[in-house]
Amino acid sequence: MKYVLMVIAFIVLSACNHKEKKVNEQTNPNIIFIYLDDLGYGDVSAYGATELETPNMDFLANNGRKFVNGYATSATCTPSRYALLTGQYPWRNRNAKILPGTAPLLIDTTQTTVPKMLRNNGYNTAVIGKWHLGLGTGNVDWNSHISPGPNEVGFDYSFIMAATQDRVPTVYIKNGYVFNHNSEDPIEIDYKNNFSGEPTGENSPHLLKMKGDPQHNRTIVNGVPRIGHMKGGQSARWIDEDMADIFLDEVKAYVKKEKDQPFFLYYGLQQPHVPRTPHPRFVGATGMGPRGDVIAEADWCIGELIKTLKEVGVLENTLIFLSSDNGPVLDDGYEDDAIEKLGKHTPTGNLRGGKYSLYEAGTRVPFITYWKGHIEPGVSTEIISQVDWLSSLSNLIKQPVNNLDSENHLDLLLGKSVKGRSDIILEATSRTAYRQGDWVLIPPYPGPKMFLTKGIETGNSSEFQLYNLADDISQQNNLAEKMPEKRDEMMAAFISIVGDAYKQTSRLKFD
Ligand code: NG6
Ligand code: CA
Repeated sequence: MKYVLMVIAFIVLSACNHKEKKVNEQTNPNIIFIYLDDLGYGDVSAYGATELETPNMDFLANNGRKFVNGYATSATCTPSRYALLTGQYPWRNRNAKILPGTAPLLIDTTQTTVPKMLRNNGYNTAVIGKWHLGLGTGNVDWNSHISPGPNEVGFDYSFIMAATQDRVPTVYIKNGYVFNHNSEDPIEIDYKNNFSGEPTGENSPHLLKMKGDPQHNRTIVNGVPRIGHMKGGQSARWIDEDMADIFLDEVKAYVKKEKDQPFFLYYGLQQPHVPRTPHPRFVGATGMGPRGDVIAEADWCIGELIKTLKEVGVLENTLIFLSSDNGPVLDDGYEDDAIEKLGKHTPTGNLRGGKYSLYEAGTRVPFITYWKGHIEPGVSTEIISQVDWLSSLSNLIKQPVNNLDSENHLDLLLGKSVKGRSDIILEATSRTAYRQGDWVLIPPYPGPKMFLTKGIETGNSSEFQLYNLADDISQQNNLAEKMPEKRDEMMAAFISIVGDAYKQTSRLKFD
């Protein structure tokens, strides 16, 4: 009898324990940001692409919440990533522009960041993939400890590329040290001058397997000419075709290692940014040339991550965000058939503009949340921005932060039918525009209307532009002259938020 009672007590106790663990699990899920580079609104089949298949991104979209009015803060990388991690609009920081590989760390080490906030609340945190937020304090010595960097703004673990795939240094950096570094072959970097005797795309075109434009024609690494000059570090130089697998292996190992505690993983995939270098397994996967093939490769990597989460038993306990840092571009400096082999595919969907543009395709991107068993599948038309992830997550872990720009939209992100943002500032190459409800106001800006080589409209005009997205999603019908009251009302609301940041870049005169 005594024995039976003991067994019953044991069963009851373990059931309670189990329950307690469940409650805990529900309040503190693992969090993963899957963040692609230059993936367009129309590049995902769940968002309407018909010429390209992205089954794993579709799985997240169709079994989670698919946002069709979800935004990156900016139409380029560095500012969007800055906002993603700090919850602050990038136009508040004058240095938040596309950074060279030698730029100092853009985030102040005293600033609130998503990883810091989560780490302070019991999470283990990691960034694997593209960084592009600067490193060090200027004049980085690539041959010793590189700091401050991701590990000083909240990440316990970092395995990154410093800037972009088309910029030197073309090496991975693990926790502040160049990976596979050899002290007998020190690394030197110079964005202005070449090192004597070093081959560049310009002086040694016979060494190239891909041609670059004059900006992408400096040091040749792995047959690809880059932006900037690099000397040394031969053993550390990456092989572009292996990059997806290298980052994915890191991601898998991290998930397996940290599966028993809450973790935050920022997985910054390098695709489909230039140079587009699919692994041979994916060459020809889409018939669309390297740009399509690297999207297929990225989608496969996402599938492998989902599989790993399942395998180690944490898929039900992991909140996944998927998005892109800015809109799509075809020709971004290399000859890779992106235009020639595009066929009927439309990377922008039916949106106007693209990467670098103030029109919708610059910043409106695929935007998905997935949490098995917690988010009811569905589509949301509410306005939401990546800048809101910080406040929303602070509410998820019940440690709300005060933040000017980052709004708490936790319920919306978790699939409830609640209102999103009422308005949002959109940014493209230091210019800003304003969306309020269905209305978009693009104030006048100097400069060309078109990036000629890219075939992308900038959004610049000597006139005000006012569009109503409810019946004009492609921004074809400028209502600014017909509706001066609406235009002025929008302009006043816009200036009340952006103020001086707009005045500095505007073509209008302010007293
Ligand atoms: C631009 C590069 C472009 C790309 C971009 C950064 C030139 C002419 N163009 O300056 O190729 O590297 O910077 O892209 O140099 S982003 O997605 O990281 O913002
Ligand atoms: Ca980008």
